[in-house]
Amino acid sequence: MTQLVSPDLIRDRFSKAMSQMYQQEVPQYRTLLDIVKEVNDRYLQAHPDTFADADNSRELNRLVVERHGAIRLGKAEELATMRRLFAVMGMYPVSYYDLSAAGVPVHATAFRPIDERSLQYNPFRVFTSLLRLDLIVDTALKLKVQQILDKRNIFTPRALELTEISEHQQGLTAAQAEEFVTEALKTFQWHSEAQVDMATYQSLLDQHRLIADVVSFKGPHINHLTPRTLDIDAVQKMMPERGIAPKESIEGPPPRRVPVLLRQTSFKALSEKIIFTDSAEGRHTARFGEIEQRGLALTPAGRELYDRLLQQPATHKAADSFAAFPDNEEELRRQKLGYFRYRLKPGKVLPDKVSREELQSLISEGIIETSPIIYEDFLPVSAAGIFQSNLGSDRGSVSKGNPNKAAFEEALGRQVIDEFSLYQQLEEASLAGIFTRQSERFF
Ligand code: OOG
Ligand code: NI
Repeated sequence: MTQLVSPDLIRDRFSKAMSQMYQQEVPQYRTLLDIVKEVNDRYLQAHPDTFADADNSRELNRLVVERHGAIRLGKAEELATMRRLFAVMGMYPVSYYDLSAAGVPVHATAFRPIDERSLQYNPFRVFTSLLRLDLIVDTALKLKVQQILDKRNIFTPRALELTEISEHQQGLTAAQAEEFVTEALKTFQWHSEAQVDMATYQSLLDQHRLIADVVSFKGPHINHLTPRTLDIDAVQKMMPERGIAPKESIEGPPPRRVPVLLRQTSFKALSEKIIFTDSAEGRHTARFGEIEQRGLALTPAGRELYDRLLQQPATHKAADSFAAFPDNEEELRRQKLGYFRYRLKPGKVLPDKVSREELQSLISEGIIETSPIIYEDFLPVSAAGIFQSNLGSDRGSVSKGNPNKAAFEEALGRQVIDEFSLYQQLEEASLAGIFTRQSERFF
């Protein structure tokens, strides 16, 4: 039998190789990594109990390796193949994001690991969007876009071969994995040679900047990589001091004692020289940097409250409108607004014959402790804000469109996984871990 390596290992290698590549291609990203490291170190010194003891070293490692990226695909076949490629690395499509309501003609999912150990090992995620041709109004241009994309092949033959091998073998050997990382990475590289002439680029740009970005190039260049910080306000403040211009405001909820969901900010995309097929030269802006702070994953009830507060008129200051959202862990947990992990406090044992009904008193007595389950996904409103701050919302006319999850899943070749069910499972597993051991002692 051939010895196969874990998909977690392949994902870890891949995300590190991607980060190396992006540091070389976009030097500001390297500066951003430095700032985030400094801020995180300082935060951990000031808050030494950020992570539970049992998990401390794994969580610290997770924080150092953690980042997400984003790509934009042009056609169904690319998305379906991308799904198979990510599966080799233990990444599965979670959630459906519709950005058409915000005037961005794409819908998306995020490929990411889904089980607890894999997330802890390396939670690398890729926000992957698919262009919606149905939202292009100009029929002549739509046809042209289709013709260009039909001819495009974004994967190397060897990456496809290795993906197939992995599917048949149910994994890759160490040597195959190494080759896979090199070959798969090529799809995410930047190409300064466009695959269209200047006039075509211009007509795509006039329709929507995003369409030009997706269609004009040989591949779906990674357009940002995002490290995770424990204090996004501090990073936002430091960016200008290090010569990076951040977008004006942080997306997501205002600063709170208990961070929830996701707060993000970015720096503006670079203007990069490109060469068209007719040898004309031009410039394209696509690649940027972003940071994020992650907090408590919300239940459907919590998310509903969050979305309602977010929609309040702009006359409200964000901090005021969020006053209605509890800002303490115990309150959030009791009101079932967020997901929590439960465990026995170190050194404690469950009293005899105790059941789950007594959870609350076990917590009050200090026998069981709780900690927030971290949100691993994205927010469509923030994503639209990030898209727009980098593409410019001034340009282009596409119709506003409705979500079309069915069409997305058809292109993907499977259904997306429901994010809430994943958090629910994590919470359940932590409870089962406490109370099953208990019942095993009796039966
Ligand atoms: C993706 C934007 C979404 C995020 O963090 O919300 C995203 C893109 O610009 O292609 O990465
Ligand atoms: Ni992002």
